[in-house]
Amino acid sequence: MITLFHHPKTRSTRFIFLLEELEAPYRLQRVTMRRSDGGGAVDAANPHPHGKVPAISDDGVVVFESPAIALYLTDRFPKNRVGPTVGEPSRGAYLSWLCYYTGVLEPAFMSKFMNADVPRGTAGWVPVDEAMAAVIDVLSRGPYMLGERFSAADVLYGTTFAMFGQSPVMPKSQVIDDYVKRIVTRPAFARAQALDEGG
Ligand SMILES: N[C@@H](CCC(=O)N[C@@H](CS)C(=O)NCC(=O)O)C(=O)O
Repeated sequence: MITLFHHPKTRSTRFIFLLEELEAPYRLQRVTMRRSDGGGAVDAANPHPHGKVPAISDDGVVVFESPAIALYLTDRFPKNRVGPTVGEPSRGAYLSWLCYYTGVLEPAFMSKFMNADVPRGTAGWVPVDEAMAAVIDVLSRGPYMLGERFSAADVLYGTTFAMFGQSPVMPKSQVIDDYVKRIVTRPAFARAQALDEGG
């Protein structure tokens, strides 16, 4: 049984969405976390090394960091084909876009948010407009990050774009708006929203 260490309206909410897509057996364990206003506290029950969410435990096997959790869960629960498994041709794109999410896209957004230049040749990421151009290019051929097939990569990208759609750090794009609609109208997304506060 999977335990998802969860705090409502955070990066762990999207893993309720993924677990619902997978139809995996899971329970939510609500934990406290430090907040950006200085309040909150790390929860001793949370196995993430920095007390962040999400983290999961699979009967004692701990996994933390969003791409690792996404990959672990789609490998562990392959029935609904939410992630290409080893040997499938789209596995390479799947791994690449999962890692790109935390290695490039999130730092790109954060650099823009902090008004910080991205030093070319030094930083491992690129300015947000360049990162978003790459993502938009993929999604223009879409409809999903892996082409015709919905995957856990879309859980990460779709929920991020849904959340930052109105933010000035996010370039405006009809391709992204249409993509977000495709993701947030999935029944599993609605179930996750309903379960978010309950954990
Ligand atoms: N790199 C982590 C980021 C997780 C993260 O920063 N989560 C936030 C909530 S959205 C958090 O737990 N913040 C509390 C803290 O930083 O202590 C991932 O992608 O899983």
